[in-house]
Parts: sequence; structure tokens; C-alpha cells
Amino acid sequence: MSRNGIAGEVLGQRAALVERAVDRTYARRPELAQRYGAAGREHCRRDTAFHVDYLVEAVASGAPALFGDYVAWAKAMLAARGIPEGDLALNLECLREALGEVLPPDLAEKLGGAVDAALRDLPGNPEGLDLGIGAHEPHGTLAREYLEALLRADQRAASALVLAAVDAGATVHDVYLHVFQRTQHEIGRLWQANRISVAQEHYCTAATQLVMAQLYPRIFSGDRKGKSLAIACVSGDLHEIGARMVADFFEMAGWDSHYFGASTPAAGVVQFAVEHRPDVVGISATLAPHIGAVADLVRALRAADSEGRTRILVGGRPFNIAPDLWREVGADADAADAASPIAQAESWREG
Ligand code: B12
Repeated sequence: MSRNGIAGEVLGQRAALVERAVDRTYARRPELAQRYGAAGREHCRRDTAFHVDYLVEAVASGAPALFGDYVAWAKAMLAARGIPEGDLALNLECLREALGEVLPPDLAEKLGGAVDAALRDLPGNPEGLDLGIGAHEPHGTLAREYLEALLRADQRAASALVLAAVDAGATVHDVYLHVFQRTQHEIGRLWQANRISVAQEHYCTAATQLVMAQLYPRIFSGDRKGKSLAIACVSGDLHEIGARMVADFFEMAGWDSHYFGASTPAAGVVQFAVEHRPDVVGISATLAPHIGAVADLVRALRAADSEGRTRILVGGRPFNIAPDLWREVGADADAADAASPIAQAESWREG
């Protein structure tokens, strides 16, 4: 069965799967209703829908590791909010049973296998997260002080730290990867560990985007190579800084970059590619449930590119978890961070 066939069949039954799994979870352990109150059932519904979205994408992509990673993430995230591993395990077991009731047997078996594997690994997944940026990490002290400034809502101090470091010789590349990216990932873990609010996360992200903009005079300069990259976050995905960094690294390497930002409709990316013929199109996805949209966009770009000249790069969190995922979505390559794709793209230029 094709990727879209699997996704279509399962997501068509999403509401039924969620309802049955939640009913079973509460029937099996009635004390949950008391423990989590009236809102608990709604939260359970939302979490179960998340389980289904990650599960179907992992199976449709032939990358069950994506679901294992998700369950490990969910364990730590829920534990930090007082929901023990046992409740997550029960909910997943009930989802496993619901698969058998709602889906055709071969599909239920496929998805069930991924749930079984994640359940087997669950006890070994850490409950707590190792937090903190070590001084031994590259630019670790700067990254830690930058994060501390953001967490005390002192954007000016954060900006001053970075500008002083760059004036003292730190490269923009290093600041991007070892300060901005490192702190953004840490902020995510702090949110996951329930140590900071969504509002704080938003503040830190917006402040970092502002500090990045202050570095632009150093980025948008230098000789041009006459090659171009267009890069977008796939429709539905709001995580825009990773794609922005990739665009800026290409700029710094002398390419012209066209960056579209968060959640870009596929039709617009295809139209841009047809009209402007960039040498490379980049697609970013941070959440595994958006991989199907990446595959659809790759297909649409290929269909519109009759000469077969555009190379397609993909990247983002799921591609770092599942190394062959870029092939599965039909791309030409992926890259783990903003620094890595430049050499690959340069070799395409020459080829
Ligand atoms: C900021 C943030 C948000 C912001 C984004 C705002 C914005 N303007 O960008 C908001 C609040 C919108 C958000 C929302 C959500 N988020 Co969020 N978010 C983050 C956070 C903290 C930082 C993202 C970031 O800026 N990273 C910095 C960049 C530089 O790193 P990067 O994305 O890894 O990019 C590098 C590489 O991956 C690669 N790369 C990326 N794209 C591409 C593309 C190409 C072509 C190439 C070659 C390379 C490449 O190169 C980049 C640069 O080196 C992450 C934590 C994390 N681990 O990333 C969580 C995180 C991704 N979010 C998470 C979650 C759960 C969500 C939500 C579902 C719930 C929520 N927290 O509100 C929603 C979903 C929204 C949606 N539909 O997309 C989880 C995902 C967990 C999982 N198992 O999937 C994370 C990991 C947080 C966590 N630890 O729990 N989020």
C-alpha cells in the first residue's frame, strides 16, 4: 500500500480510533476520571489523536523509529505534568486494541507492530530530561549566558552578548549553531520539562529572531555566485528558524536565498519554482506528522519541473531521527544542520 493510501485509510478513521482508545482507557481504569477531572478526558482525546498522527506517519514512511522517538518524548513531557508512564502505556495499549477493531487486519498489524515496539522500549526511556548547557560545549558559556538573559526577559542583554562576541571574533556560523540553535533546542526541552511556559518560549524565539536580524549586515554581503536557493517550511509547520538558518548559510556562501517562512502553501512554492527556477529548493519539517506534506510537495515540484533541473533538499527534526527518510519522500538529499548542505549543493552546481 502506498504512503498516501496508508495515511488516507488511517486518518479517515482517526476520530473512531481516538474515541475507542479513550473509552477503553477510561473503562480499564475508572479512577482516571477522578484523578484528572472533567478536562482529563479531553486531554486524553487530544493526546491520543497526537499518538495516531505520529504513528500513521511513522508507518507510512517506513520509519517506525519516528514513533519510538515520539513515545519517548511523550513520556518525559507527560511525566513533567504529573502523568505517569503507566497511564501512557495503558493509553497506547488501548490504541493498539482499537486499531484491530477499526482498521483492515493488514494495516492494523502494521501499525500495531510499531506500537508494540514503542511499548517494549518505553520502560527504558528516561523520565527526566538532562537539562542545561555545559561550559565545555562549543561557545557553551556564551550560550548559557544568552539563554539566562532570555529567561529573565532581558532581550537587550542577550543581544549585547552576541554582538560583543561577534565583534571579538566569533563567526556568525558559530553563533547561529552553537548559540541560537543550541538555546532554541534547550528552550524546547525546558518547555517539555514544564519549567517554562509557552509564553516564555515565544518570547525567547521572537528575541532570537530579532538578534539574528541584527547580524544581517554581516550575512547579506560578499560576492554572489549566481546560484539560488528557495526554502520553505512545509504547510502546517510553524517552526521557521531552522529554514531561516539554512537560507542565511547559503547567503553567506554566496548564493541568493529566497526564504518563505512558516507553513507555506505548497502551490505557492511550486509556482515560485516554475517562475524563478532556483537551483535548489529546500523544504523544512519539524514535526513528523508533516512528512506526508513534504512528500506531496516534492512530487508536485518534480511534476512541474519538466527539465528535471531543480535539486530538492529536505531537513528538520524527523530527518535527523530517520536517516533514510529523505529518500522515502523523494528528495535528492537531506542535511542535519544549516552548515552541512552547502558542500552538497556546491557539488550539484558543478555537476
Ligand atoms: C520555537 C518552537 C516552537 C514555536 C515556533 C515559532 C517560530 N516562529 O519558529 C511554536 C510555539 C509555534 C511551536 C509550536 C509547536 N511546537 Co515547537 N518548538 C519550538 C522549539 C523550542 C525551537 C524550534 C527552533 O527554533 N529550533 C532552532 C533551529 C535552528 O533548529 P532546527 O529546527 O533543528 O533546525 C536545524 C536542523 O534541523 C536543520 N534543518 C531544519 N530545516 C531544514 C531544512 C533543510 C532543507 C535542511 C537542509 C536542514 C534543515 O538545519 C537547521 C539549522 O541548523 C523546538 C525545540 C527543537 N528541538 O527544535 C520545539 C519543538 C520542535 N516543538 C514541539 C512541539 C510539540 C510543538 C507543538 C506541537 C506544541 C507546542 N509546543 O505548542 C506546536 C506545533 C506547531 C506546528 N503546527 O508546527 C516539540 C516537538 C516534539 C516532537 N516529538 O515532535 C519540540 C521538539 C519541543 C520539545 N522538546 O518538546 N514550537
